[in-house]
Amino acid sequence: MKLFDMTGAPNPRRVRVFLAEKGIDIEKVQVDIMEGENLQSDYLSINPRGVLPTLQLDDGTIIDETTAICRYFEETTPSPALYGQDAKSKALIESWLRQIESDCFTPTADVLRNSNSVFENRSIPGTNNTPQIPALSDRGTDRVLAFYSRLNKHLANSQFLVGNAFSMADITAMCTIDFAEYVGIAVPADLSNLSKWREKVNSRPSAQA
Ligand SMILES: N[C@@H](CCC(=O)N[C@@H](CS)C(=O)NCC(=O)O)C(=O)O
Repeated sequence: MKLFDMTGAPNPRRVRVFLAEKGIDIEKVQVDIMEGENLQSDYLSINPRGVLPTLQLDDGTIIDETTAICRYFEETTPSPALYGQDAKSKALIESWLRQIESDCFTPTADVLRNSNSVFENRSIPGTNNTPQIPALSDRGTDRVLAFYSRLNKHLANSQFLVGNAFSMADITAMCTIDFAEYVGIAVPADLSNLSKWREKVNSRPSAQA
């Protein structure tokens, strides 16, 4: 089994943190997105969409999409549970995953990919050849700040995103907000619940994976 990975890219990091929390060690193959290795024939023969992460099982099956890869490992290694323990926590984790991806990850990627010349004609990940739209960058920053504010309010009454158990929702929010900070969208100083939660999740050994 192999994970096609890139250190420094946020979605592959979600998988690495998830695996570290589960104590799973698998072979990792680096594919450099900044150098366009994901768009070359070697990698496209594995994942024709040209995106990372991708998991290749020993029988050759290819699984892409971060959440699908992590769900595979949740089934093969159920403990510790990272997608919830019961109907309520499973549903709430799913809800947060969708909110983080649509309201924080996508707008963060919009900021980076529509403002940086490295992504000229690559404003959508993978093989799309899509030109940049600079206005999406400004809109992206506003959307991320609105999400920060919403999450800060939620964390006033919750140790982790869903109750008292660390989950895939925390992994996804941590990797996404660290990505947003790298892109230049800092967490405002007055959002203290969010800052405390970030310190807590980033101090887990898995955060370094
Ligand atoms: N929804 C996908 C998104 C995958 C994705 O966009 N990954 C980025 C890296 S974080 C990528 O492969 N970018 C390729 C590119 O920029 O061309 C997932 O969660 O796996």
